[in-house]
Amino acid sequence: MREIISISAGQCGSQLQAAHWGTIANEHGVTPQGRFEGNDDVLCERLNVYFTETQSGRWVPKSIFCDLEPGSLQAVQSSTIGELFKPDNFIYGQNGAGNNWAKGHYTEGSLIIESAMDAIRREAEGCDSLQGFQLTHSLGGGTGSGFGTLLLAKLAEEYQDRMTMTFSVFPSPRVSDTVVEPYNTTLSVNQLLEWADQVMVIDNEALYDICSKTLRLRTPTYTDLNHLVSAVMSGCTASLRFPGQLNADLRKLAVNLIPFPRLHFFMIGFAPLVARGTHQYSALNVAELTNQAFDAKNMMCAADPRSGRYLTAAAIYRGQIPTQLIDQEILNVRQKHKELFVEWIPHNITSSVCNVPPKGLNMSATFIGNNTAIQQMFKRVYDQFSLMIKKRAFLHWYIDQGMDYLEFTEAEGNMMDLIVEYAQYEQQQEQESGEVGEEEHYEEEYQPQEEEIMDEQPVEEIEQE
Ligand SMILES: Nc1nc2c(ncn2[C@@H]2O[C@H](COP(=O)(O)OP(=O)(O)OP(=O)(O)O)[C@@H](O)[C@H]2O)c(=O)[nH]1
Ligand SMILES: [Mg+2]
Repeated sequence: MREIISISAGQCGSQLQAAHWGTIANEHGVTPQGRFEGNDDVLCERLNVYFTETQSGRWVPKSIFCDLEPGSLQAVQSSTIGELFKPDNFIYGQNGAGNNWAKGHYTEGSLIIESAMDAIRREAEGCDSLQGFQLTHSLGGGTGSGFGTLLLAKLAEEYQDRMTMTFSVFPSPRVSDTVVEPYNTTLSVNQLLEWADQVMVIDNEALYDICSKTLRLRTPTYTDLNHLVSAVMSGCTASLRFPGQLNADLRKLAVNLIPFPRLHFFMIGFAPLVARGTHQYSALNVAELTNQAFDAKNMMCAADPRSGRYLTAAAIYRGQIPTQLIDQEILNVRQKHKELFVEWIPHNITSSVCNVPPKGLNMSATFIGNNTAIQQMFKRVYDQFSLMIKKRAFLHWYIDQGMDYLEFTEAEGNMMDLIVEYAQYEQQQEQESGEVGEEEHYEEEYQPQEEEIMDEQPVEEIEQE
C-alpha cells in the first residue's frame, strides 16, 4: 500500500487536521473508536493509505500533531474524535512561539523537533511503501509557519525521494490582526519553495469572503472556515483514498500539475459550497457543478483565475457520474474559456471521478488549478511585508532569537522572483516556448502591473543607512 503520513503544526494546523480526520473517518465508515463499520468494500479497500490496522482490528490514523504549546492538542484529544488518535503522536512544547517564526523555526522549535521526527520515523517504519507526507499548518503564526517549515526541511533531508504536499493557510487581516503575519508568511514561502513538492493554498481572505458573501454568515468563526477547508481537503485527497483513480498518488498528481518546479502553489476550488449544519436545497447537475468549481467565487484563494492563465488543472468529481459526461463538461469549459489555458501545454486539464460522494451530498467537484493569478495573493503579502521591512519594524523580535536581517531580504527577493515568474509565464505565447527558464529573459520581459513595486526603495539601500 502507498501510505501517506499526515502531520500538523500549530493551532490552525491541528484544528484543520482534526477536522480533516473527522471528515474522512466518517466517509470511510470508521467510527471515532476506530472500528470499520462501512457497508461497502470500496470504503476500506485503500484505508491503509491513511490508517494503520492494529492486530485487534482497530483503524488508527497515521497522523502526528505538533504544537509548541499544549492547548490546541489537548482540545483535539478531548474532542469527539480524540480517541481515534494514538496518544504518543501528540508532540508538544510548553512555551509557544508567540507569533514569532524565529521561535518556531529555531529556538523553541529545536526543543521538540527530535521528538516529532521520532514519531514520524515510527510511523514511517510501519509503512509498506511510504509515498509521502501531508502537512497542515498556517503561515501567519509562529509554530505552523516556523516549526512547520523546519519539519519540511528535515523531511526533505531524511526522506529525499518521498513527496510532500502541504495545506498552507495564508493570513488575512480580516480574520486575524497580528501585525507580523506578513513576515512569518514570507519567511515560510521562502521555505515552501525549497522544501515542499506541492502546496494547496488556503487563503483566509477567500474563506472569509465565501462565508460572508456566498454562505451569508454574519460573523464567520474558525469552525465555519475550517468546514470549507475540510470539504476541499477531502476532495483533494479523494483520489488518493479511494480505488481506481487517475492521479492516484501524490507523485502522479504532482507530475500532471507542475510544469516548472518552483510553480507548485495551487488554487483550489470546491462545489457545491454548503454552510456548516445546513443542507443543500437545490440539486446541481454536472454542468452547474463544473461551472461553480471553476468559478472565482468558489476558489479558496483570493485571486481571480480569470485574470491569469491556467498552466495546468485537475478536476476531481465525486458521485455516480458517467465519465463521458465529465469529459464533455471539461471540454466545454476549455472551449468556453480557451484564452485562460496556456496553449503551449495541450491537454492541461486532467479529470477523474470517484464514485463515493462526500457525506450529505450526491455529487461534488474539486478543482486544483496551477494558475498564474496566484501571484495576486503573493503580491498582497509582499506589499505588506515590504512596507514594514523598509522601516525594520518589529525586526528585533526576530534578531533577538538569533536571526539575521539578510534572511528577511533573501525571503523577500525569493517571493518577488516567484511573482515575476508567474507574470512571465502568463505572458508567454506559444512561439516563445523553449526560452522559458532563462533568468535574463524574465527580467527583460516582465512588465510590472503596478509600478509602485519597482519604484520602491531597494532593501539594500536601507541597510546602508
Ligand atoms: N482557517 C483557519 N485559520 C486559522 C485557524 N486558527 C488560526 N488561524 C490563522 O492562523 C494564523 C495564526 O496561526 P496559529 O495557527 O494560530 O499559530 P501557531 O501556528 O499555533 O503559532 P503560535 O501560536 O504563534 O505559536 C492567523 O492567520 C489565523 O487567522 C483555524 O482554525 N482556521
Ligand atoms: Mg499557537
